[in-house]
Amino acid sequence: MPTNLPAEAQKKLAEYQAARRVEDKIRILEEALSLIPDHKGTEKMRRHLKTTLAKLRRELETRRTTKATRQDLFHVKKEGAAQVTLLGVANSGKSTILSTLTNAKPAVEAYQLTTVRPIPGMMIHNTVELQIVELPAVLTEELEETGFTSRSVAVARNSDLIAITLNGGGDITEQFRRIVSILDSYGIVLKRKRADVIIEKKDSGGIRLVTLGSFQGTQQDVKTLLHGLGIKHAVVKIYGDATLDDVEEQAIREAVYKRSMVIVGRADLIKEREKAEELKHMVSEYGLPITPFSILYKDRYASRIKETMFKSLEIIRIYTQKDGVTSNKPIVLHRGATVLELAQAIHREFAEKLQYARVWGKSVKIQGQQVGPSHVLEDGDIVEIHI
Ligand SMILES: Nc1nc2c(ncn2[C@@H]2O[C@H](COP(=O)(O)OP(=O)(O)OP(=O)(O)O)[C@@H](O)[C@H]2O)c(=O)[nH]1
Ligand SMILES: [Mg+2]
Repeated sequence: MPTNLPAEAQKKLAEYQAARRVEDKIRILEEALSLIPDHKGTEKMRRHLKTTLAKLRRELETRRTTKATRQDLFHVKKEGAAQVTLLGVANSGKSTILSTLTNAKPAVEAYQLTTVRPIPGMMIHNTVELQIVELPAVLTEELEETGFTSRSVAVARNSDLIAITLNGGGDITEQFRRIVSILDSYGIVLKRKRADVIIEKKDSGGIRLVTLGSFQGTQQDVKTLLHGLGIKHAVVKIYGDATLDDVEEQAIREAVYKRSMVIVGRADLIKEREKAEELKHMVSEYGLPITPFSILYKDRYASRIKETMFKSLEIIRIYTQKDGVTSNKPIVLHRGATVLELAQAIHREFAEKLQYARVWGKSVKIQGQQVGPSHVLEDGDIVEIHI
């Protein structure tokens, strides 16, 4: 159950919601924490507040140490159908992997923190262009956060897939634990959730609830909870079987789910087989795929990594057909996309005039079948749109 907080603490949290400057947010959160009694019922709340506090402190620190010009170096323009970020431990072979997968030629050195700004490269797989970006390490070989951590995580947060890269020459299970916890502290969740809560804060209109699933609480419960946290106006969308606790968590830390996978770089250096098994088990608890990489068998591993990236991104390729001629360059969409979304991807006007489509491929029983705008397409389908 959500926490019953003392009135002063509730007041502080309301103040926090209204605060704009990071310095103010930190001060108010520290005050709020000191006002919340430490017991079982407040444990979850205190933990969330502490995580948020840690994140704010780091944000402040990076801002102080980073000049605006250096910040700009971290901006990477997205190219291709999707962007994948290599985020990981120093000296884990990220640059070596990047140069194996793409046309990029990053510096590879035996010392750590060679890469000091994001390096993009283009990879082509199944005729689809994917952008791979190596990020400066978020963890040193000694498992300390680096001066790049918050900026690298910010780029990863904005990417379509995070490839967590571990160093086979070190303690791989501990590296994984640390990276998951760093991402968590920045509000990035790797486990696909059974339920989802989205809170869109507004300027007026009170608290409105939209439920798509089996939410157990009432509008009043949500209202009371959010008012207690200082949120007066918001549209709250609840998908799946979310609980009031999930709403509370989302209201406090605004977490996002990110697709991710794990690469064990320098896999030839792994000494203990049991360690690798333990990591596999840990990673499977998150439902994530894991692939090794070693320069010794780089081509074999590279094709496995490409395949895994492609699968994890859940993208499909659709070939359009006009006057009996099929295009050889696919249109890339996400899994579950419909004929209407395909038309929208081609041209807005096209979507407005769309009447029906003929489809050849896995999504239809009869080849050349006529389907409507809401028909769900599959990878490799050939589609002829009729307007
Ligand atoms: N044994 C082994 N060494 C490798 C492998 N891949 C890279 N290395 C070596 O590991 C060191 C680091 O490789 P990089 O590719 O620069 O690693 P990185 O993760 O980009 O390193 P930073 O940018 O410094 O964080 C270099 O000395 C490489 O030669 C591998 O598969 N096996
Ligand atoms: Mg590097």
